[in-house]
Amino acid sequence: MDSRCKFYKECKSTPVTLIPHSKMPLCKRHFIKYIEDRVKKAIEEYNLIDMEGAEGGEKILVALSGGKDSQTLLTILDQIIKRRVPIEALYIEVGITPENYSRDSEVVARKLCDKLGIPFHVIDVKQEIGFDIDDLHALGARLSRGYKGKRALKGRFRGECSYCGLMKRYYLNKFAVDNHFTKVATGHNLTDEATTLLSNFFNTDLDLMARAGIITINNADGLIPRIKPLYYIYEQELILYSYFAKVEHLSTECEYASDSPMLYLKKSLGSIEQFRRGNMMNMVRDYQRNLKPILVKQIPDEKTVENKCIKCGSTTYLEKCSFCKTVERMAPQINRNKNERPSI
Ligand code: Q46
Ligand code: ZN
Ligand code: ZN
Repeated sequence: MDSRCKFYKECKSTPVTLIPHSKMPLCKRHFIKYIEDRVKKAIEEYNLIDMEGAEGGEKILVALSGGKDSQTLLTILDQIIKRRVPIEALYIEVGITPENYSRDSEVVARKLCDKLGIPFHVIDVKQEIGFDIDDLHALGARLSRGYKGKRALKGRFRGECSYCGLMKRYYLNKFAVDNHFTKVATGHNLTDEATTLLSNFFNTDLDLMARAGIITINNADGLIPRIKPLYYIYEQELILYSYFAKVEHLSTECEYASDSPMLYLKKSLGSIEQFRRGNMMNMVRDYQRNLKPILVKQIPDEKTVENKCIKCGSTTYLEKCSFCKTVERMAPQINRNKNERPSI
């Protein structure tokens, strides 16, 4: 590593790290500044948050999970925005008890909000719908036994993460609508985005590819735009930022994450990065700047968004939203006697 920080000529400090895509050596203070500058640049370039209030009254809801990404996101946003735009945080309690995952996550998330003076809200999924991710996990295990092995589950039980993601997306949007937020900010980073892009490419899911990106805007009433201010920051950089800037977060992994096929894709991208420096950055940046506009133009959005779900009233493409349909399908199975053979 170079013996001197290269942030600007005058800095004589010893570098602590190399930036992954450029290999620029930086000292601790300038590494923190460089990451914050890149987040600020992304916010300005894509107009993620109107900080001057020209369009009138932005109000940002941050999806806070207690993990390094969202805790870092909230810390950096607080630093960049400096009270010019109101920020609040929502923690969604999805009920994961192994390793006290959910309980500890909420504690660190709440602590950060207290420290920054940011309003902290909680939605408890079990209180809302009567079951949570632990219950779904137990159902998955029963189905696995009932159908003699996981292979038979294909298409019947979609995996904990799929239900967890659906719940989080649903309640984030609902809370944002009910409380008049203008944007929902999530902690997705460059490594997540490159992995999702690769997965969608392998599945040739052009529809999903067209809808991804740093900002998701849907012109329908009742669907709040989602923004990803950490879109151009590698996961590795977020780990370092949270360490150097002392961002408290939960480092325990969710027990249900272990089987996700996305982890294999992420590892593969990490290996490619070793011999193609900046591969993920180039992939995601070129997608956002060049490929996404083409896909958006070529793939007409056939879905109409004027419908309101007949059950919950949220905006949906269908008669009933996918969240309500999922709850209706899963709830009876979860409540059924545990010895009975499941039948979804
Ligand atoms: S919490 Fe939920 Fe994650 Fe656990 S069940 Fe999967 S999605 S891994 S970020
Ligand atoms: Zn420096
Ligand atoms: Zn609904």
